[in-house]
Amino acid sequence: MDDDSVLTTLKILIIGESDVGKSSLLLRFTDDVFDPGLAATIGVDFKVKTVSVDGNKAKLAIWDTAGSERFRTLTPSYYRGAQGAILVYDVTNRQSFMKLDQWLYELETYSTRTNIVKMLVGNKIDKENRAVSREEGMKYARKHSMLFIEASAKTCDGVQCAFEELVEKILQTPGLWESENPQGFSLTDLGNKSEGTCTGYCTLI
Ligand SMILES: Nc1nc2c(ncn2[C@@H]2O[C@H](COP(=O)(O)OP(=O)(O)OP(=O)(O)O)[C@@H](O)[C@H]2O)c(=O)[nH]1
Ligand SMILES: [Mg+2]
Repeated sequence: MDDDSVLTTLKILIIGESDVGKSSLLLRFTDDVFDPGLAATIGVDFKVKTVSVDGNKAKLAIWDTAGSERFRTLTPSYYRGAQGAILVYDVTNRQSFMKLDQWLYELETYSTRTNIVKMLVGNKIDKENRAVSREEGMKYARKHSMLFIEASAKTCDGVQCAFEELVEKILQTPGLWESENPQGFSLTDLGNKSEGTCTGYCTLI
């Protein structure tokens, strides 16, 4: 994709407990691949992808961190300057849902922007042993002013939508991002839409 036409570069974080599927969601989004034997992340991983949302191109720098305490390093720099955060839990693992409070607390502690946009993702909906209902997830997201979607990195369900809705909301938030090309840019159709591109699935709050 032509770099000149990119409106802005956004820093997006993925956080949540170990094994919920953070790296799998990222791999599905950037490479359209699922690896059932993916190893736990050590420290921080990083991927870049350019997306087009409402005709506007944004370059995403996506930071994926280890959920496991013993592999976590450099926490403050991980959060610094991020415009968006994806909080992930596993719908078949209630404990991963209960721990969301702690992840939100960490996000609030280290985030350098007060209006950071948050997307809650309930992952692994392809599995049968569900332990957290869609309603519970939605209620939690609403309580904490987050976008919400259920997804599966395995089947691809909801993955694209999770990232695109987040980017759309960031671009709609004044002062959260800056244009890389202030003379030449135009916002296509932003602000005219009341609903996301994935209407009926993502919940815009
Ligand atoms: N069935 C199913 N399995 C998944 C899904 N997403 C991830 N997994 C599996 O769950 C395990 C953990 O996935 P990871 O993506 O490594 O989890 P993580 O959150 O990055 O874990 P840490 O790096 O330790 O924080 C792997 O075996 C994945 O293959 C999904 O949507 N469905
Ligand atoms: Mg990982």
